Amino acid sequence: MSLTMEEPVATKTIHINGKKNPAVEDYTGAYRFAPIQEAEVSRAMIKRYFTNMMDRAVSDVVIVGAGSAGLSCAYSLASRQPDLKITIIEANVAPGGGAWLGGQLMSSMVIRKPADAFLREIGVPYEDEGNFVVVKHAALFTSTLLSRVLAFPNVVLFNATAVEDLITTTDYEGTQRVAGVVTNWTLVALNHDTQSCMDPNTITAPVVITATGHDGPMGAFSAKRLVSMGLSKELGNMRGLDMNVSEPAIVNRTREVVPGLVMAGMELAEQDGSNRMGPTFGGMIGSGIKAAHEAIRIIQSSKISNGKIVGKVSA
Ligand code: 48N
Repeated sequence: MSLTMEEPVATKTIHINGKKNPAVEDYTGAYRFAPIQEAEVSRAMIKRYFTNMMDRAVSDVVIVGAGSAGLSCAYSLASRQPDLKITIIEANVAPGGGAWLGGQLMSSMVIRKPADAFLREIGVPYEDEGNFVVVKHAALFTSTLLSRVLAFPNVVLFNATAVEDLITTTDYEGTQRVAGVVTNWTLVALNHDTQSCMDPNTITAPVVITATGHDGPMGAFSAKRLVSMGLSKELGNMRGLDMNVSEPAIVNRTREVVPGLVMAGMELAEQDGSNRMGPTFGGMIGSGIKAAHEAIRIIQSSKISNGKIVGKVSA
């Protein structure tokens, strides 16, 4: 098979604001970029990042954890409620959680029907195997979902940012309610014992969706925090693998575990002590979508002022 190099792109002069610009797209050795000052790069990043932080200090929904459950929730919410300010907090630099590979580091991702409908909604091709479908590489699912979520104008992702605590308040009914999250840059959160106190930041929101995955250094974060703050008795601890029991249980039990906090994905298995499903991801998709429905229910049934629930909408 003879490899023919593509003809080099002819030298293209770029016009910016109508003026001929020294930028030249040329692959014969004369490629030139438009000139830039270092400060322009810094200011372009700083302005946007801190404008987002100012704007999202009060959000409508905070999603903790950008794994398959959290991202499915974000997509479902953002596509149905374009007016909601949705803020995703992800501890890792790389969002996506455990959905970059299938099981035991193998590439393909199995998704049981009816969760394949979501693949068609976001445009991920798959092979149909009857009761389930197979995406040729898990990264195809996760990268497509991530790109769709980040393309929504009402979604802001703060990755490399950890939720270190939950904001709690006593609401208008005298009930303990989750009212937002406490955050720090993850590298700071991981180094509290190497420095004197490095205080966190806060994001207020009437609904927090927590999808922080299996128990681990940061995982099952809210489930463990609810126990340590006395808002839930004990951690249920995930049970053994049983695909046919686990996936419907997690989807159907996705719920508001305490007022203001909806729990989804494998974190819920830790909370409830339900079975795990292993390398099949339909339950995460369904749980994320159910969590989005829960968030919409809470918001539509509440009077909200400055990110706080101050009353009920009369039926
Ligand atoms: O992918 P995960 O870990 O969690 P889920 O629930 O979205 O998906 C779970 C799924 O990948 C499985 O485990 C599969 C189905 N296997 C099941 C089985 O039986 O083994 O995503 C959680 C995300 C991660 O990206 C974490 O970095 C992030 O949450 N995270 C946090 N982000 C911010 N603050 C925190 N405190 C925090 N803790 C975890």
